[in-house]
Amino acid sequence: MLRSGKWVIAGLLALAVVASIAVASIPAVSPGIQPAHAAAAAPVILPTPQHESTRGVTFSLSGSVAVVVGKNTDAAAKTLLAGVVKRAGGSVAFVPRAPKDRPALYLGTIADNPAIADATTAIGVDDADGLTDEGYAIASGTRGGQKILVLTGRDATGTYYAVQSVRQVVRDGVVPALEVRDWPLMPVRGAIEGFYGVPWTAQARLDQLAFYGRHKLNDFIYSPKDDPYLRAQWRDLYPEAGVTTFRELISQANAHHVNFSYALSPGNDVCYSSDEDFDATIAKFDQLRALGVTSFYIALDDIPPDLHCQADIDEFTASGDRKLADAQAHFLNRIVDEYITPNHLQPLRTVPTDFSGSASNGYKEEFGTETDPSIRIQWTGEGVFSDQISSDSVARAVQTYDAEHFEIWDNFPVNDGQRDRLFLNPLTGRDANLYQQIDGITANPMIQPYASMIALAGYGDYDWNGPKYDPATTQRAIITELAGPEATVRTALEAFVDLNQNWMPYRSNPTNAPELSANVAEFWKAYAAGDASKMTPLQDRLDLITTLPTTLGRMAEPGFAADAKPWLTAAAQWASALSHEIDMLRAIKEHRGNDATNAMLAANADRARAVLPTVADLTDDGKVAKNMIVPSVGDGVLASFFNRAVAAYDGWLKSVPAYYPATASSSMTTYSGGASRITDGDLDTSYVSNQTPAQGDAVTLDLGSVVTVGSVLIRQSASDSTPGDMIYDAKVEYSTDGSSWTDAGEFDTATTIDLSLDAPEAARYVRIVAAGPNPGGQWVQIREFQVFPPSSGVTTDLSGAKDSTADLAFDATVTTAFKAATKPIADSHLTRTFPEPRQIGSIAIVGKASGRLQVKTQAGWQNLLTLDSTQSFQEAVVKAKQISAARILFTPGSAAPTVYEFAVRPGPPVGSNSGWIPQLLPVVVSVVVLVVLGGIVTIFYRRRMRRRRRPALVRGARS
Ligand code: LTM
Repeated sequence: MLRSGKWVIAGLLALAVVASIAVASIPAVSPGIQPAHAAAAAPVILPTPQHESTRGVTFSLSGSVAVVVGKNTDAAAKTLLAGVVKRAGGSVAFVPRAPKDRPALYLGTIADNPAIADATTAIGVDDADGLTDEGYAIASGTRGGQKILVLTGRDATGTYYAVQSVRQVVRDGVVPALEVRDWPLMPVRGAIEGFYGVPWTAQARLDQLAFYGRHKLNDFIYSPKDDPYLRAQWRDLYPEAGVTTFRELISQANAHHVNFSYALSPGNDVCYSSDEDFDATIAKFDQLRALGVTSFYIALDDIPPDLHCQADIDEFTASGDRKLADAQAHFLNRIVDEYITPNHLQPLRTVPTDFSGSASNGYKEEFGTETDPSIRIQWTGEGVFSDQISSDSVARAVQTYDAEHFEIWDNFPVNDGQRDRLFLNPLTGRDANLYQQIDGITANPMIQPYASMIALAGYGDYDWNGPKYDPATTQRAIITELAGPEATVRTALEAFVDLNQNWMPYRSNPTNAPELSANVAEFWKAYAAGDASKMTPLQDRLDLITTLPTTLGRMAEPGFAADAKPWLTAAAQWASALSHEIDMLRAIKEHRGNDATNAMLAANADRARAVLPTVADLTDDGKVAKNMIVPSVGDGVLASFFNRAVAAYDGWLKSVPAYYPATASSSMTTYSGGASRITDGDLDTSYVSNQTPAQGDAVTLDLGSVVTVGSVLIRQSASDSTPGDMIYDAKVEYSTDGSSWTDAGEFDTATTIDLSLDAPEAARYVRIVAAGPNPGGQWVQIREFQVFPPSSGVTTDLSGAKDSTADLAFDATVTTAFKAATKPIADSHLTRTFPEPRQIGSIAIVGKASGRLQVKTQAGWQNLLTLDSTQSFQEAVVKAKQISAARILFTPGSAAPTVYEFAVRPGPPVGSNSGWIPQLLPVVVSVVVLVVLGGIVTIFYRRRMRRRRRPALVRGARS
């Protein structure tokens, strides 16, 4: 019996161990991120039709479908319909008359074939010819016992759009009962490739035009600022290769019912009154006209507001800015009179030099009244970028420019001024009834054509039917279209789109990654409350973001993933960094110093990868170069989580930095990054002004109280090696009261200001001041601004690797490090000497180093700890009093050390080498509990056995 009791205990113990291991390894309950649109959506036509109902009959597209067409029925519509039917499982037979014995589909205008007109009348769509241009009707019914479906356009484009609408509603091979009467509210709906930066490829433009057809966008203006033949060399004709590309482009535009406009930008050096320049313009237009272009545009934006030749100065005598407007009007009118009108081309289009704002001025008045009224004038809203465009503002602008035909050049989602960003937020902020005042809108897209499709889908829907435009519906639909049928891909794309919602800095009230933000807010609340279950939604989202580069590789539109690749990769790296930080946060709560540090360093490494430049850009000589720009993703939410978690680690580590703590402020307005980034000890974050500094503008540190200042270190511009945004003519000053200042030094074009005062000075405030204007109106970027006591006391004989100095080991943040460039030799050390001997509670070393951690007392150097280079976090109590210095004496010949932080702390150790205790704690507790339980069971069992045995003994005694 004793033996079986042992088995019971052993079994229970084994169970306990297994159970505790299982408990430790069961992932937290994860609700997962639910696909928002897992269920198949009801058929919706976008853009929303003017009128639609479910009147009619269903119509099957399987088997052989007889399609009645006319000789002139639009070829693109026929091809598109054939594709729709094929995908539905059938095949089309185009016929001139309907067969009597089976259903028939009618396709074309009522003028294409009388049979189409008859069918249209027969099913009660008798005023199909009342549709406006590009309008169409879809109707179905029964005639002579046979089902008929009519897709009729007001014109060829309308016919094509009828098929585009039907394409969206076919389900299981059947067109549902449906009646639509539809037409666009704006006649001009499209895009202007009008940005600076790498122009779209020929293939991307072909794909755009097909996309425009699908979204009922009908206009494409060719005007990439960095096509040299448009601006710099506008007088030169395109070489043969360029001509071929245009030929393909124009034929693709025609095939998708898109008007192709060619926009020349001669304004940088044109002589408006010169016959030679007029002839050069016409020669260029003629080269394009020979390829089939019938719509021309003169872009006068972004040019100096001057006349470039004496002939113009003599000829155009109006005063002030009217002079330029007069000269331009002369040039434009001459093109209309001598080229557009005689050649029966479409009306000339233009964007003036002063192209935004509705308030009147001499230029706008003159431009408006002097240009031929047939000219289409483009305008960007109240600003170059217009967060809102109201009908009041448009009404004023129409009057100001005295325009009969007014179009909006909408600078959304263009990112040429923010090339690190993708703008994936939906189009919002345009009054629903703008169609009443303007001919239309052309959107200026991003340098990334496929990523621009999200915003462009918004223009497709808004331009067609502004009053029924719903940004959320359009956004859902375009995400589904680009993602394709796989729900996982759609959910991943939604998560990525969420990370790119802030149209910054153009929107006054931006939204930052709303879904991620909600998870982050919930996480911090739960973390504070110790509620693990509420932390999992953020972890789930981060897991999803980590998979983006692979998951989005399966999108229906592969161009999107290719465009977004740098941002997808960076998002995944940020997400991985944040996941490590979550591990770190858990570990510091449980005093697991090694785990916390390893997780923090893993997070650092991921984040370092995420901030590498991976986006291509143009070099000064117009060539495309890889890896020029750091992609920015997460609308600041990923970065701010990262920083908050770092602050939590740094706060836990409690390192006292060698420089004084301080609060920064700036007299300039901020473009990005608050002033706190100046003092966060992180060279990868910075404050950027959004203005060039005026003389006297300053960035100031408040040290909290008057201290003794020995030196000042200021890191300006994006890097130490290249002057960029910074104060060029700089003065450093200090003050005890913030009002009377003393000069400490002047610096000309210094990215790094490393200033040692001649003698220690008392100061509470230190500032960098602009002593003069910046060249080229450069803004100001400051990465770090640190004020040190007379001696930081940091010394080492080891030289630092690139951008790494010994001070970085004492800056109270684990995001920076002293990385030695070489292996230690005999007596190599990293030492901090204190201004005066002090009491120290403990020292922690974060990093990889081999050697001895020592402190110096009056008795000399004393060993505290032998550092193990396989550990990232080691700490020791300092028992000795009156410490004058602390150092690592490195092991000669060991690997070049990296010290993230040499944390000198007033307080005790925070958790080194205690990592195993919390991990094993559940096992230990379980074992103890089960030993006790086992004991109770054993005692209970023995007693029972004893009770059973007793009668037997009695029986035995009797026998
Ligand atoms: O907006 C206009 C009319 N012109 C230029 C565009 O070429 C440029 O893409 C945008 C956005 O940076 N700003 C302009 O001023």
